[in-house]
Amino acid sequence: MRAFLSSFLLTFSVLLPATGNAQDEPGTVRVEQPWARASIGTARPAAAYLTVINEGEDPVRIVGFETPVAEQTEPHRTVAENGMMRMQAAGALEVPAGERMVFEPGGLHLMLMDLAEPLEEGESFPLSVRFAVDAPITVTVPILGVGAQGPEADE
Ligand SMILES: [Cu+2]
Repeated sequence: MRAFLSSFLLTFSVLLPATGNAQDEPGTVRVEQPWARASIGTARPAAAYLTVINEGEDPVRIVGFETPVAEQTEPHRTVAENGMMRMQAAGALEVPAGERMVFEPGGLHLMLMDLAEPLEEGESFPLSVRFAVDAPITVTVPILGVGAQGPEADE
């Protein structure tokens, strides 16, 4: 398992440009309030949440998410259909100029598939958001409790 994880870490570091993140162009795109829920082992996917803020004058398109703790990170949307809640792929994600996109329980969320190890409450992991034009942004995602509703609610 350890060798498994380190191969992910290696892949992950190669994906990040050496020059860092969007701090090179301050104030256009920001990623805030990342958090995740502790997972129940590794058999089921985990969920992570964050807010992408676009303070620029052009729309910002999100093209992907990556983290070394999961083989695949997929944006999903929770939708109500005939009174039943179900999830579907979120499709194209574009944050209009001056607006924010909030990932939160019951709505848009990130599904972390094929976890390399369980997400333990109190720990954290890196997650990168890739954009069509802007440089990727990597944030540290704190792992809250299994039933947490958000960073504030957990404190
Ligand atoms: Cu989902």
